[in-house]
Amino acid sequence: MNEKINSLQSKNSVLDAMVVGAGISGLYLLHRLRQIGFSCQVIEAGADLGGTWYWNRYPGARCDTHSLEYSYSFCPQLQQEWEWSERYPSQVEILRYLNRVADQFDLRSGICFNTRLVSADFQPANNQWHLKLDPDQQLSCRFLLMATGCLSSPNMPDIEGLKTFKGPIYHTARWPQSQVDFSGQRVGVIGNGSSGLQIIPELAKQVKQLVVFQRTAQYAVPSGNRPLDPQEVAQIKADYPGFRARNRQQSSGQLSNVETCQQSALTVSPAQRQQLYQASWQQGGFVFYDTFNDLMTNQQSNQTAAEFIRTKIGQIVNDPQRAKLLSPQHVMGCKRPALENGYFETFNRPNVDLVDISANPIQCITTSGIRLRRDQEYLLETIVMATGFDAMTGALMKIDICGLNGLSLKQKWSTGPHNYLGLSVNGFPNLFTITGPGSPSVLTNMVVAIEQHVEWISDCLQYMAQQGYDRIEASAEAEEEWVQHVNRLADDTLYTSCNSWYLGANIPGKPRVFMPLVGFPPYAEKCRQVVEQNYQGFILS
Ligand code: N01
Repeated sequence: MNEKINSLQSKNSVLDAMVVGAGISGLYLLHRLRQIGFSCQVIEAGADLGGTWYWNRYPGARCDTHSLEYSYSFCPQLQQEWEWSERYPSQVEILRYLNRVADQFDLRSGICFNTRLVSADFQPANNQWHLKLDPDQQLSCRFLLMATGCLSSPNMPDIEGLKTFKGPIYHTARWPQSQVDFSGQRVGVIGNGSSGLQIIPELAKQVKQLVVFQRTAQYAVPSGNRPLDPQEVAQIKADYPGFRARNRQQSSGQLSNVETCQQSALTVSPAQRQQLYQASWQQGGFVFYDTFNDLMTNQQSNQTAAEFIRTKIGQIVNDPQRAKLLSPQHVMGCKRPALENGYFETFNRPNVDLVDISANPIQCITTSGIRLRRDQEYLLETIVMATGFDAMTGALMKIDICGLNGLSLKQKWSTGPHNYLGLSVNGFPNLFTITGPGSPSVLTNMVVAIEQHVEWISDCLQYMAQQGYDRIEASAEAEEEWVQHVNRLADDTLYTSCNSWYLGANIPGKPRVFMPLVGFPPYAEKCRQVVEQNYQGFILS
């Protein structure tokens, strides 16, 4: 029995808002909703707060957005007082920061940990959501706010024999709370996306032998992580609001300190192009992927950047055959590109093997290792799955959410996510998704996207309270137009040209639809205009 929920429920027989998830979104929602006088409860499946940064605590876990940008902007005092130590914040530091935020705003008192939302049924008679939780409990709320995260539902591939393996199998997104000692072991890693790229160099330093099972080589550029320069920090803090405002003007909601390039890769001479790529490479970070303004829209331009990275890999990795295997061939950026800290160098170590499972796929996991289709077996003591997530919709689809006329969200989204602004779904009144599909979300600095959504939603709820409305829902027409708009923007890019989690292509059976929206500033402007025009595209009653 969850006493915290009970006491809240008895004080207010129906909660104004239930927030699902105590990550960056859920924490800020709780703070904002309390400010506007809403009774609000957060439930969180984990044993503590932090969302992504609670679960993904594998060695090397680090954000690839700059520290001074990957933080809340809503509290001037907080952003002045908090001191980040490095250019990119480690998981440990982000978690420390979120705990400080929770303490400063007394947020823990509003969170029930170890509690999951199992199902939510909308009751049109009283415009309430009826919720069933695990551990077993039922309650009602007026608004249901899904702060469940875009990359929170781990993808554990259904490999034959998974359960028979004698040693431990760890997923990067469900990493144990206590430190794992890998010393002296033979360890296998499956997957080399952003998580794999971070954990592989760290494991290589600890283990006796590391075997990396690679299906697709990955584009990555050096992160250029370093301790923050106090002068640089002071300069940003001297005009933090201006800095934040410039972030919000960037398509990706970040890197305002970098001048966005205004030219095509094809308008400069090959020598100039190399020079500019080299300068970005040396600077480190995502600026490389913005060296020219058409890398994600023109295949020929894209190829020039891809070739530059492949050449660098060839220069870093000593064994030419390995270098070739580590050199990606797909369109750069159609799978989310990564930053790396010594990833390619790791393959010069004598204790690291690289296995190409695109040529010879994994057949099964045995009691003592991984067997490939063409007969080879690798003996292992531990397996690490860095196999990613059922992105954007995975966490929502695990919950039985039932809207009007018995329609479930699973049915509604069976051919891909349909919603308006990535915020609201027709047929599901008083339900909001924070950084849902159809919003800039994962193509943006997540904190910028989260703050914009939380503020939009809380302003909307306040407006409804002031105007006496108790129900809001996206109209079917607005939703249809929005879905087309999201697709149109994606079709103008190279994002859809390979299999990626952006498209749901990493999950067997998932509809292939590009889920995030390209471009933060026009999106934020659209959300502002919707409000200005009395919540255009929404039905309020
Ligand atoms: O997951 P991924 P991730 N057999 O999906 C492979 C964010 N993030 O956790 O490409 C064999 O990118 C799969 O191979 P393939 C960031 O947005 C950020 O690494 O499908 N292999 C791929 O290599 C990121 O993009 C940070 O052929 C299998 C890997 O597993 C997102 O999270 C850090 C397989 C999965 O890569 C996801 O990153 C970490 C199978 N059955 C994450 N199934 C930072 O901020 C999958 N793979 C730095």
